[in-house]
Amino acid sequence: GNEIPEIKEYVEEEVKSDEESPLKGIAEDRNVIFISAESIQSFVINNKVNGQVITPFLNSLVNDESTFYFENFYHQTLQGKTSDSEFLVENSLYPLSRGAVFFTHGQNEYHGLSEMLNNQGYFTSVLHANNKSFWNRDQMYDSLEVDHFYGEEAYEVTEENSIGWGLKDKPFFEQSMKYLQTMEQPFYSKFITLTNHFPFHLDKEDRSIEKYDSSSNTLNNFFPAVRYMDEAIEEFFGQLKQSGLYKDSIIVIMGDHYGISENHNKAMSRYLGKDEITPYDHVQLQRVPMFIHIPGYEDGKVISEVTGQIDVKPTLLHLLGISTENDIQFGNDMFIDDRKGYIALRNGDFISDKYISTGGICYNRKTGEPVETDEETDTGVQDETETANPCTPIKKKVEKELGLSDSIIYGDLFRFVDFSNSKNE
Ligand code: GP9
Ligand code: MN
Repeated sequence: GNEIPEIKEYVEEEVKSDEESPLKGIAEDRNVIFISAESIQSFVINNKVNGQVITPFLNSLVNDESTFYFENFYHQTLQGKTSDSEFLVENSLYPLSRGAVFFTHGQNEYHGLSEMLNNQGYFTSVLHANNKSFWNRDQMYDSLEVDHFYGEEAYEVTEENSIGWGLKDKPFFEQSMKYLQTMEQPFYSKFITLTNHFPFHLDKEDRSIEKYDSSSNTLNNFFPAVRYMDEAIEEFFGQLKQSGLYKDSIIVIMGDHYGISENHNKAMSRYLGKDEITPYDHVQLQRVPMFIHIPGYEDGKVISEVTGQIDVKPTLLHLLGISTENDIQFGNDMFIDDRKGYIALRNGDFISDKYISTGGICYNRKTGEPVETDEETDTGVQDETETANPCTPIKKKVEKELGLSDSIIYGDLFRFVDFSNSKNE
């Protein structure tokens, strides 16, 4: 546990800010309905395929006065896919560079969102119509102090209402309503969708838009499957309104990770009308949609700042009026200006306001052009070339930060931290 002081100091100096969220407490005592939207990427938002709008409902939310939409929000997952995104959201720690932390460190001590909300009197649950041992969720949710997991056995799954991985999203939300309506409030409920999962199979009657026509069946199938999820979420909003839960809740919709891998770059470049998908483009394709919808609030807008899944925990806690003063986290509130200034991807790439670093090359974030690093005009003074590359200082922080997060997990270091003297606990 002797690394804890160093980690705390780093987090205080390099990550956290004294700036208070302008929205602090705006959703105090409200329910949190968190939708983890499977495999959706930001490029489908406000976009078309075959001349047809892909996500009409989500597009309407982008412009909704009660919604904040984060258009430069990145997933930060690796091999643990959905479970990595859950890990990031719950803990504001990074998942691991190999394997799934849900499996490898499912029995660690954590101080996650569920636990913190529990301490505030929230009932916390996850709803997901899949086997509870997939991604070791049953064990990890115990460690995260999730009160209840409504898994596959909580749903009526038949041949008619399922496809691919299991229960379709529309009956999933519909069947979930009885649980939500009888739940003790306030609650934090995470819904994990399933239909828009690779290979994106869909029954014909569920297909409202045509498939794309390219060399990649995966990409072709993706669009109608995304539309199905868009419709499922729209129906869910309707059910929430009907039940009366809507106005007492905030609704978060977040993409968990990419759906279209780089194996489909050729088809993707055709769809996007580009000659090729460059390493820069590849990083930009790691953006996933992030919506925070606050019924009754009227000042929502599109936020262009660079943000990511690591930021979700402090952002949500502050909206609910809960202090993170004593927490150890690597993300920032997405509503403040004084943030650390970059989003680290798990492979060491990063996105800052000005730059995107990938594969050791520093790109201008706005233009996508590699940044000149003045190597030929090197004065010969040691470190001069190094400092001429504007990505280098950020890269160092990224490496430091990923390493510290790893050491928390590998050493199970939260066993040695007393979080209990926080103001709210
Ligand atoms: C499985 C679902 C999908 O329960 O969360 O997992 P993924 O393959 O996307 O990580
Ligand atoms: Mn997933």
